[in-house]
Amino acid sequence: MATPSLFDPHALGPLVLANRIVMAPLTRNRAGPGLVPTDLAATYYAQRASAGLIITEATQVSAQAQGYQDTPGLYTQDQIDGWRKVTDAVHREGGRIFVQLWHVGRISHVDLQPNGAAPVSASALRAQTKTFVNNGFADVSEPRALEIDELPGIVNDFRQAAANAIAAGFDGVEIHGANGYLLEQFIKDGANQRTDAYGGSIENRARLLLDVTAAVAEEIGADRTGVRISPVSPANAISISDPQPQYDYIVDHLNRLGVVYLHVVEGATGGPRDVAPFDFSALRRRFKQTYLANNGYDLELATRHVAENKADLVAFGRAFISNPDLVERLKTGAPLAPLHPATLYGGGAEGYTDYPRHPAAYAA
Ligand code: 8OZ
Repeated sequence: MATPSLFDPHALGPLVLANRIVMAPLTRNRAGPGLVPTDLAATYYAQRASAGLIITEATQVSAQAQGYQDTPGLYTQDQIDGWRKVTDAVHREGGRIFVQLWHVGRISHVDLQPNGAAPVSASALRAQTKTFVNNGFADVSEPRALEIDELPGIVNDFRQAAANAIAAGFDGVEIHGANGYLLEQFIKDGANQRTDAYGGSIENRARLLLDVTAAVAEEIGADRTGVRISPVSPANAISISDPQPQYDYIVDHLNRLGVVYLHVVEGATGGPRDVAPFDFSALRRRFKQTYLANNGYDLELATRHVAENKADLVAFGRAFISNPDLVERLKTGAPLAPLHPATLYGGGAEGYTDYPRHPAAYAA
């Protein structure tokens, strides 16, 4: 068998991806009034449609699920209609697109919550981190612990948002179980001190993620449902004492549910890959379907991990912001354009839809 290449197609459930290069979810804080994606968002994603798969920026499943200014939602008809323009634009360019669904839990601020309420979490433990709100950075607010009888409502918000995703024309959804947001606040013992069926044991801490995943898979099909995890990432001030057995358990149950891909942040999100001991190769072998590797990949590492069967797909984040034609550039060896950090979060077209394609990448 030939050595697999980054530029080979890949079957993902009912889809055939044109290549193994995935545009990672990237928060850009440019939603319009009503937290509706704008026409500019449709242009931005369509410009990047040569990715084998686009995963959208994190998109909240409810008003309570928001934690940063101007992030889009998928719980109103206007939001569904706005996303429909995005999916149509990407599909016209021959691309594939999943929406990343999140609930931020405690990574929020009272000024972003309905009626100025406290954000919710597994336990009433405030994270030592900041969010972006009122056009500046502010400490996240003190959360309250969710009552056990509220959890079916959270699960239902994910289920409904997944149904909305299909109505908006998405090819599937990714459940954001990573980076210190609500589902991870239940998984990781640094944020979860519950004594009910959702806290304590490995099984209990995995329960909310698995409840949500089962509901979404039932709603739209496991073959259109992916899950993102970050077993050892300290992103958003979180910690876990037993990552390997915790995530072995989660992967075994995601296998049972038949989810189509596992998206793994290997190391500290956006930071070192070797932040803590963890055997990602073992996790990859344990998971039965498509393994999407993320964190610190460049062409060389991505090529090697795909060739060595350590990954089926590889996500690129920042490089996709400043290189809409990243796939073509990687294929032809065209240089990569640098990112302008000042235009990452918020604003309009500048630093969003005005990064040009590279002429030399199309010479052939
Ligand atoms: C950067 C800024 C705000 C949110 C994540 C969704 O870390 C995010 C995020 C990243 O997963």
